[in-house]
Amino acid sequence: AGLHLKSRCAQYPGSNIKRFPVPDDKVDWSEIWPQYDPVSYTAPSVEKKPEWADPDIDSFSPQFNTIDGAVDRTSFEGIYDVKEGKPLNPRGRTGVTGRGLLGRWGPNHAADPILTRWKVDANREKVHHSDSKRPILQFVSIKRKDCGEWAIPGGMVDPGEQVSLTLQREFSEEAMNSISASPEEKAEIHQRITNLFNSLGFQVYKGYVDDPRNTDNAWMETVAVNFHDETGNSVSELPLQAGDDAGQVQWVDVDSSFALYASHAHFLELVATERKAHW
Ligand code: RP5
Ligand code: MG
Ligand code: MG
Repeated sequence: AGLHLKSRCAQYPGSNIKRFPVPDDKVDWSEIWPQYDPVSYTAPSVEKKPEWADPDIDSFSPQFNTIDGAVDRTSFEGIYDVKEGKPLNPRGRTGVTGRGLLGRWGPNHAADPILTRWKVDANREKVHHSDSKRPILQFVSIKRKDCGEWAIPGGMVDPGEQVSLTLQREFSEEAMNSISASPEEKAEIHQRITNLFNSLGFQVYKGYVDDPRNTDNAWMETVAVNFHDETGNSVSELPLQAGDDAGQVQWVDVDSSFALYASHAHFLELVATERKAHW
């Protein structure tokens, strides 16, 4: 977990930028490395100064390591260093400086809702995996439009927003876009979703995300929460429809061989372990 890998991917996403290659033994900032010559990059979408992004660092002085107005600039990883006015990635070098595609200097907070159910056969009996002999979980997965990778339908916490709200909002936007149903059915669906997200989810993970968009000065952090439909009759039959940054949405078997975006596979492994399910 310490050696972020996707944060060192050769090609910076959505650009022609090549990261300065960082070998495993030079990731840690404490390793003196005079030859380190990272590329500076801020994506055009961030330079346009959208409301979700900070201004450039020369024109404002954010309060790092604290709640800065409505923006949470604290890290789940502890106090991060700030060097020459710029926050330093707590997991170490990435080969790119600046913010890349991320809006905030320092931590960019997200929330990841992991909705699960048991995989069942035609008789509604749990399906066990032939190798592990354990029951198989399924989770709601989206195919991200930006990179085409399957992922948890997570998203950014808006300034001042409660994480519990982000979880429900992002799930609704990405996995239940504009379901065509009668007003009565819609009300019923909304009620089920609200009930589920109001139930006590299992907090799976809280911390750094090894996201390909990370840089030396900006990185993703998340709170991942699992909401599990044990009986298979609450949200299991919800109509799913992809929306916002999701191109597709479907229930996917939880299995270690399924490739997922960023460090999402790690979060699912934690869910599988907790629920004694196949991984
Ligand atoms: C990941 O990026 C998080 O785990 C979350 O799933 C996602 C949030 O970014 P967007 O989906 O808003 O791009 O690091
Ligand atoms: Mg979103
Ligand atoms: Mg998203």
